[in-house]
Amino acid sequence: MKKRPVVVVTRRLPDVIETRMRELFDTRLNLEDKPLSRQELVDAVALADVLVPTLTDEIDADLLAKAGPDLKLIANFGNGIDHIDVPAALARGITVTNTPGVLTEDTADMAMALILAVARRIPEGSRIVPDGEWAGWSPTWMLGRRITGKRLGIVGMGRIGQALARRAKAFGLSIHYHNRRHVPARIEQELEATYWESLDQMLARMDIVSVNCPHTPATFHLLSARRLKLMKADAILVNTARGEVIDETALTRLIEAGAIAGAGLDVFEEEPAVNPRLLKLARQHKVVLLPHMGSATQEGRVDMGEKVIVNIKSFIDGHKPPDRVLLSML
Ligand code: 8YV
Repeated sequence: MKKRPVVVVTRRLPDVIETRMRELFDTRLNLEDKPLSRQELVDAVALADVLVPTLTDEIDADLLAKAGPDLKLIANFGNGIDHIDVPAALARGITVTNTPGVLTEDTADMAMALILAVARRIPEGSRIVPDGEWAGWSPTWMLGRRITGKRLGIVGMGRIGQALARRAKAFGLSIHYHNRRHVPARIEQELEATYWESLDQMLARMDIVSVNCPHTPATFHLLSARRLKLMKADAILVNTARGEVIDETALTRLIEAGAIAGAGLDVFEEEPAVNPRLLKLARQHKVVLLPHMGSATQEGRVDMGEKVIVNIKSFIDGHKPPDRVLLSML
């Protein structure tokens, strides 16, 4: 690859990152902060040596077929790579990288915040005061649910799942998890975590369930209607991973029917479009909905940008970039 490759960045990034990228590479920025149209993406892959997309760009096989011969690296700004057809990219000899690690703590904070927000009715309370509906304190008013002593089931015990487990343990929750395999014994001991090989059995026993696995073909609707029905009627479900992991229509129906107590969702199947019935449940304070802001901290975005730069530089220097996505990870 050329020493000063054409790097096409599809969205605005923090100033400090854009400046650094302009110094290092022949960087082409999208100066409007909105996703590129399909035609603009086609033009981008035709021009680029390196493409820096985000989760709002659909990098599918059709698009990759229109890439120019120079496109050799897709350095994703983000951890999740479900918007990229990785097998198609690798088959064309295009390396794919992501930004793991640097958004772990922020996303785990948001999962914990959603647990507290739903259990302790924080958004509802914070609306009542400014809306002038606070008539005075009452012993039986605005009662939430205690989280201390409850069981948290984590679906997907990777970096973010473990970071959430550490927080939840400090809040007095007992930690349970379902994962393709056990985490190392040292971590299981530190977290006093119980491994459930059967997701079905775990779901039936948990007070709170948090989704922390990536969206892959194997995890699409992992929390299917059948599995969601196994959850306790007083349980809470939290998702800071990807909307597609949960059958959102089934979840909505079960909350409407009182078969699941509530949910805290930062991600949606068709985001930014959200099922109107979920919006109604939010107005009834049965769910807390956030606009995919799990990793949205100023520091995190700079860290992600730095990771993207490290991956590009490593690739230019002829190395295998540190955050290469491999088929075995999908
Ligand atoms: C990022 C995310 O904001 O990294 C991820 O997988 O879902 C988000 O937190 C996004 O990917 C930026 O492209």
